[in-house]
Amino acid sequence: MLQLLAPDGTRTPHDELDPVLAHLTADDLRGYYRDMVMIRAADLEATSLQRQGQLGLWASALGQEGAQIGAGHAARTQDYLVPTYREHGVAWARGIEPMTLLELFRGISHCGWDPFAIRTHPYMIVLGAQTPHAVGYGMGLQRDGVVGTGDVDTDTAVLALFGDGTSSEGEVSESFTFAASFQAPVVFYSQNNQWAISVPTSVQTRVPLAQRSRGWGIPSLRVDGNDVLACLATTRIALDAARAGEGPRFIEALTYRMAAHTTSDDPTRYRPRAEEEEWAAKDPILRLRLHLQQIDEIDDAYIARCDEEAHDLAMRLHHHIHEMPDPDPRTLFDDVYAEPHPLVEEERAAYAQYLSQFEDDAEGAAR
Ligand SMILES: Cc1ncc(C[n+]2csc(CCOP(=O)(O)OP(=O)(O)O)c2C)c(N)n1
Ligand SMILES: [Mg+2]
Repeated sequence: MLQLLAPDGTRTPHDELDPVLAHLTADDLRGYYRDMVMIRAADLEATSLQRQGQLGLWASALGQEGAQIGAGHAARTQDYLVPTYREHGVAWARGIEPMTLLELFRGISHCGWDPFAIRTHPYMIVLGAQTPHAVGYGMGLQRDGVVGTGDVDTDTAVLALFGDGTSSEGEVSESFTFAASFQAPVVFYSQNNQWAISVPTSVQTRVPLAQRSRGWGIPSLRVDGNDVLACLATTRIALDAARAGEGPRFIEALTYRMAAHTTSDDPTRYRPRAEEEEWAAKDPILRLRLHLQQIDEIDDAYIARCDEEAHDLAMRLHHHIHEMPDPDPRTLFDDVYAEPHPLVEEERAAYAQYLSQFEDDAEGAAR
């Protein structure tokens, strides 16, 4: 497993990865620390807001900030990112406001950003469905002539994100096949957060996840997903290779889902407390802070400022969400097809009828 920052913050030199990070300034490193603190605060607030009935659901990325901020910042502006539903750190690195994510989980938007402008696909809840899209997009880039030309401003790659459990979906195997056959410029990036709801990765795969792509001839590696610097460096190298026309790559970022699967889940039913404590000691935010303290590049004032900014962000989310409309459940049917469809209309009418049973209750409650 590639690692640059040990859990206690110690930095290990690495011949291949260090040159990729050589241009980073102390400001950059502090920026990654701030990014992780900010997105964690937004995440915790979103969980509270779901508990207060303001969101339908929330999928927390707690513990995965290093894997996500590292990979997100590794991409160039022109690269196309294809996320899952738990990619809040990646979204942050792409400049997507956390409020936009909350709108999605409140059910009042389907995406909230312009995928063309931000070069980031909408969140995907159907496991693995985004990976063939990612490969198809990469094959399109090849046909557009923006792969392997040597022009750093236009050569483009795709970063396809998915979880450990999702790696067992047929679509991921099919995506590996197409990506390898056509040498598509795709970096597959799997955050192995140890769990697919209640199924541990040890059941999901009998070999290290990183090995899975090798049967397809897709080079792979395992990186410490709680080490933001190693994630940044390895993803940057893989994206550079993809952009240069060297074909796909696969990265397994070994991390941990510190929270429940979603707000609908109770992990105390299936995972041991000791495991959670073991991973808490490997926290990606703590690790970068310890490193910056060791090299004397962060002071208490900076840490306090980040905490204040994070608190302000959480408060903004809290206040804004109360100003938002409630979703109309009947809009569920609006975007199933681009054109009206008789079966969908039938379902919409049946659902409206069902909802009408409760109208008297609502009026009663209002009185
Ligand atoms: C095709 C499909 N099957 C099942 C589900 C239900 N489901 C949602 S998340 C999840 C587990 C995914 O685990 P993993 O890929 O490891 O990602 P993580 O949630 O851990 O980030 C399942 C089974 C789904 N969304 N889509
Ligand atoms: Mg998982």
